[in-house]
Amino acid sequence: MPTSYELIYWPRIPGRGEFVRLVLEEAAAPYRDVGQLAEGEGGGTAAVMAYWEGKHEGHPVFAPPVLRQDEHVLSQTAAICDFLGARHDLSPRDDLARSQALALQLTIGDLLVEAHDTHHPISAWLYYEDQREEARRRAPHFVSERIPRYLQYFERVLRHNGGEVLTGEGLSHADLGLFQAVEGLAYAFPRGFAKASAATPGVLALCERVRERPRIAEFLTSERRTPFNEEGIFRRYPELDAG
Ligand SMILES: N[C@@H](CCC(=O)N[C@@H](CS)C(=O)NCC(=O)O)C(=O)O
Repeated sequence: MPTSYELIYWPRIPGRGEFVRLVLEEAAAPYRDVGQLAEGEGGGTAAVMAYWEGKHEGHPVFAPPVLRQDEHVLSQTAAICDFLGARHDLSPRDDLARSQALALQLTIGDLLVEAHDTHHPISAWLYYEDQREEARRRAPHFVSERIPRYLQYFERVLRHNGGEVLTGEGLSHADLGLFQAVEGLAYAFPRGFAKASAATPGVLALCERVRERPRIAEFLTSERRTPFNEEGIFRRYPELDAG
């Protein structure tokens, strides 16, 4: 019998790891959150770093998050969500709809890159303080053009599928991913998000339905939830929240 999953992701930042966590939590799948464990228990930054440096056993990965089950190793957030979704009834069964859910998760991944670029437009390896000027030029376009464009796209997808879920007939990992992306936008860009989301009531309603699902509601108030902060993808820098 396979052992429980291991999620390998950097401690203390929600980042892309939280997208995988939400799927595991909604699936009620047992998992060991390796980055959150103490180093003495084989966890923490050192354990995650071993994957990043390619020192782990099994299939090589480029970057966390990583999902492991015994000797099976998988990276890339969207691929992990698709894999878990198919296993735990959080992907549509129909082939086309399953691929659409994956495509939506990849689109969310695109949004994450752009959100990260607002505070790190030059390099992820430099401090924010070293690229503040460029960030002040980069962020307004994201806030005024890209947040509305992404939200309106998801609104259209939702409407096209009947208004309840993004694709297929039941909740999928794509709906969970949209919830986390919307939470991040609302945290990092409260002004810009409020303005843009006024035109996307369907997306807001979907996110509320996700928040109220019993397993998600329990997770969100648990210690397993990693709050947004100024070290992750979605950072609240008020000077960047101007469209
Ligand atoms: N496309 C990848 C991106 C992975 C990624 O950028 N991971 C970040 C943390 S959120 C990281 O650890 N990057 C280190 C690196 O790129 O070397 C995914 O969606 O999983």
